[in-house]
Amino acid sequence: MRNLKKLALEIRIETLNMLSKHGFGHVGGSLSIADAIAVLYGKQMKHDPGNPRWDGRDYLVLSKGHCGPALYAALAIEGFFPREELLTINHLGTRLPSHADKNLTPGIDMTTGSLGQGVSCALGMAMGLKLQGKPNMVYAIIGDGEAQEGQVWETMMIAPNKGVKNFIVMLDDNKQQLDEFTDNISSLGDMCRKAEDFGWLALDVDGHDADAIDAAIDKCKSSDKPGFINLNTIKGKGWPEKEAVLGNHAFRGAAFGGVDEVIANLRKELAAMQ
Ligand SMILES: Cc1ncc(C[n+]2csc(CCOP(=O)(O)OP(=O)(O)O)c2C)c(N)n1
Ligand SMILES: [Mg+2]
Repeated sequence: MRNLKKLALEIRIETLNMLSKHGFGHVGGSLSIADAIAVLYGKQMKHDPGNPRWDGRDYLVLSKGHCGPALYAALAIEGFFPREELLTINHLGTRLPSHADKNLTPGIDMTTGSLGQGVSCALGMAMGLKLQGKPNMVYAIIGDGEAQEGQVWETMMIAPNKGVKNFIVMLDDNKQQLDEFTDNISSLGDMCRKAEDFGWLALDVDGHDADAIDAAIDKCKSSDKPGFINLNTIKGKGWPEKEAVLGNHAFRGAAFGGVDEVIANLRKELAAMQ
């Protein structure tokens, strides 16, 4: 069985490496989903790196599309494209734009970036697969700031009514949005209670505990309801000085100061796991 903690560390290392070498990118929210992405690609999702559009695959819609880098890291580690290609992020002509794009990147299932829209598309995908009697799962990852979008609430209401038990939404509850704490902008309250009330199976887990995320997904899969998993996370997780502080959303130039030491420490941690 894959070591999911190791995979999450690798995702963090590759994410920090590509973004710092490029000199710009969404660091905070990419780091907070590394563990969830590791569980999806390291264990839960059926996928074939040699055939990204394989019709037996499970689908992931990264609705918080600005965190594409964490997903690109996982896709490269899995072998969808060469790892060296990660260093082309956001370059002219790259297959890796800062926000996820299904027409450019092998392994990306939906183009996202306009917050709220991805999860809506994911629901449509789940409904389509259900209508065709197919067993594929559809996963969506949304942000807590994103959950302020009205479109998210249409999905929250409709999914249980459509009986899409092949649908799991994970909320990256990192408690921060672009430049503020979410509670200081428009608090979401108890998202699990709300989801449950609409008819979801709702679970609250430590979003940095791969085993807990994995167990929650298993529970959702064996339920007749769509699954909602609130991932309790820390924005910037893995870069200690940047964790849960304002200004950790996107970094440019000098904001990456000290990143080499952070990457070196993560590499040491990884080596200690081998
Ligand atoms: C519809 C829309 N409005 C605004 C933005 C600009 N934007 C990009 S990221 C972001 C903050 C999102 O916060 P959250 O969903 O909590 O993401 P995370 O904390 O994971 O970075 C905003 C406002 C956008 N991409 N789409
Ligand atoms: Mg957030």
